[in-house]
Amino acid sequence: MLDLRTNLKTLEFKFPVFNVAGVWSANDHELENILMSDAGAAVFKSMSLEPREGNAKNRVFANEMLSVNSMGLPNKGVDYYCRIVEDLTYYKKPLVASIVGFAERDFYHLIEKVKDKPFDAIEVNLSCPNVSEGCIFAYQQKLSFKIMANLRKRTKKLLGVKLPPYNDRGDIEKMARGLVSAGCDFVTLINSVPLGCAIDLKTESMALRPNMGIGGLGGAVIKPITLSQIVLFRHFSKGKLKIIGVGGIKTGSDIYEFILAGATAVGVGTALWNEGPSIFTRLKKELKTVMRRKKVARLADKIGKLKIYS
Ligand code: RRO
Repeated sequence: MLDLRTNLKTLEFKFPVFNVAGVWSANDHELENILMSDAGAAVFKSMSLEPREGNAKNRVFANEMLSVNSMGLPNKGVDYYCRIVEDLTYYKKPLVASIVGFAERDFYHLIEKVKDKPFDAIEVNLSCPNVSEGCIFAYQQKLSFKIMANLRKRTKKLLGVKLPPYNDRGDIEKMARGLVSAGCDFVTLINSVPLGCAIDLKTESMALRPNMGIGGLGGAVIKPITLSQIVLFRHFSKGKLKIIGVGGIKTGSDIYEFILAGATAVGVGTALWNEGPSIFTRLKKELKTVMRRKKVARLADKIGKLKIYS
């Protein structure tokens, strides 16, 4: 019997593979579809204080290799998600809130709304690439530490932060240390890579309409970036930050690689967009095949066991 369980501190995932915030997570119907599937948890769409329509369509483009999105944070507002979360506990799977603000104070209002609701963890989105009024807070390190430390004071729930990719090891070192000091439990690595685009050759136009067609890049093409961020965050936080790996998962072997690199759990975005929630059944089967081939009985034993030559 293969054991797929992993633990994010006090939270156990029976199968540590689920959706990313923003994909199949905008309303109760989508979240129920995730929870009824083989996914091990559900992550809600990033919720803002007020509901938002988001950007004009076409705002997402996806294929086997990549996705580009400029959704612009369409969501039903924090009060809606706080209402529906009660019913979703029925599925007895971990429920993760994702909160997003446009100014520092928004995060403090949001945490007051979600902290006593039955979310098992709170992911703070400091890395949305597509909103003109809000920058990527996580590129302002001191402000990010201040926000996370202040949120930490307001809740005992598992608290983490979703980060963008960094181009510099020094930035990752500072970020990892600062987030440990701020009391973060986990980091979700990585949000879509800012400033991607795709061209539709037939019409000779940008695939997306908003923001000059430029948005966040995801999918298989970003997997090598995600993996390096996981390895470096694990290294610089000395394993103190648990990691949810997001960006480029398409197969069971990808999941196994993310676990080796140091992820405790993984999120699926672009491939879920392409395939729908039945993807989790395929991924579970493929992951089990990899484990059998490698004679690994417990997935948790392989977290961070990647051989790295210095
Ligand atoms: O809604 C979006 O445009 C969006 C968000 Br909030 C995010 O965090 N990441 C992304 O790729 N798109």
